[in-house]
Amino acid sequence: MQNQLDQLAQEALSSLKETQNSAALTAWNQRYLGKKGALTQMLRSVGELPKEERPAFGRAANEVKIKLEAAYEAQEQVLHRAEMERELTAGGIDVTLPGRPVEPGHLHLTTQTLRQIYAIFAEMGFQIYESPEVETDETNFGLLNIPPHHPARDMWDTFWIDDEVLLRTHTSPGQIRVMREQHPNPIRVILPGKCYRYEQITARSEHHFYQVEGLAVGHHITMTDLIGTLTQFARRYYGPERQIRIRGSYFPFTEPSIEVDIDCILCEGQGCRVCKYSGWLEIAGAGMVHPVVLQNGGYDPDVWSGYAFGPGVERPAMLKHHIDDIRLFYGNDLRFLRQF
Ligand code: FA5
Repeated sequence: MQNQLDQLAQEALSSLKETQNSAALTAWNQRYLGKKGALTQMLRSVGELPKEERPAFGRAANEVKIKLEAAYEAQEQVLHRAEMERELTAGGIDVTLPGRPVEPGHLHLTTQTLRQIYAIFAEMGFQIYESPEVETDETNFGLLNIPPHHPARDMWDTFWIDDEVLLRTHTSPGQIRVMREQHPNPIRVILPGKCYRYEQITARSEHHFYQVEGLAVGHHITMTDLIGTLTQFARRYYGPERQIRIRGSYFPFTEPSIEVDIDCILCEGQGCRVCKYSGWLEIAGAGMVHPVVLQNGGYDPDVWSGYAFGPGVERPAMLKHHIDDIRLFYGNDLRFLRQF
């Protein structure tokens, strides 16, 4: 049996050298290493040997198998190289032809919008501060003056990781983080980032979207500063002709709270379907930082005051570019994305 094995190995190696193309190589592989190949058959017949000879023969046969497989791969390389050379000399491949062009991508509309917003606020002296998307019940709600069982929690229902950890519903928890980090210095930051909400997806609402929180804390900061800053932002982003309207509102973490509207950019305030015939479009919730929130951030509300605001990102972009469905942003349809 051992002799037969040696003979088989010799014969296989010398016939391998004679294979001149890939068809012959495949046939060789089948003849020796394939399911019904000579070596496979020999390995199967190991059971016919006396028990004491089986281990040594099995080992030897496996060594031959490894050797033949390596020789096969080496021959495959030799043939491949020869084939390339043949094609090159026959003029089949023109290596001077330019490659196929790779289509360059571009920034997503959300990223473009974020960068425009950063640029506007940077010119007004705001720094960008990043805060985590995975938050705690305490920072997303509690420290923002929204205790457990407060009805305002319903507006900001989210995805929970466990009883304490959640995906943030707004960028407002970043207010607490910046204040605790910057205390006792004045603050002027924007906090951009992704937010999550457990809510019905519609043409205007996604379960994840971006916001850009703004926060200024200092001495003698007033509502006038807030309105001036947001007016400046609205005119820089939507156009210098925009009119601003301020309405009273409610957020647990600001007091007083406001909603900021611009005159409808589609109908110029005349009234249309998009502005629900009111002539106005809401662009941000805002207000003066609530004394409890200032305190939770480490600032004495008798000495410090501040304002905060929190516009979305997709909805402003929808207004500006006349997009009528927010689901297009993350639907991965290139026909939509390529337009911007
Ligand atoms: C807030 O989230 C407050 N944190 C904003 C705030 C910050 C007020 C600081 C006062 C001071 P609101 O839930 O209204 O508020 O969301 C703010 C903006 O986020 C909305 O105007 C909208 O542009 C965007 N937004 C909210 N929910 C969604 C949603 N499901 N899909 C897309 N955009 C959304």
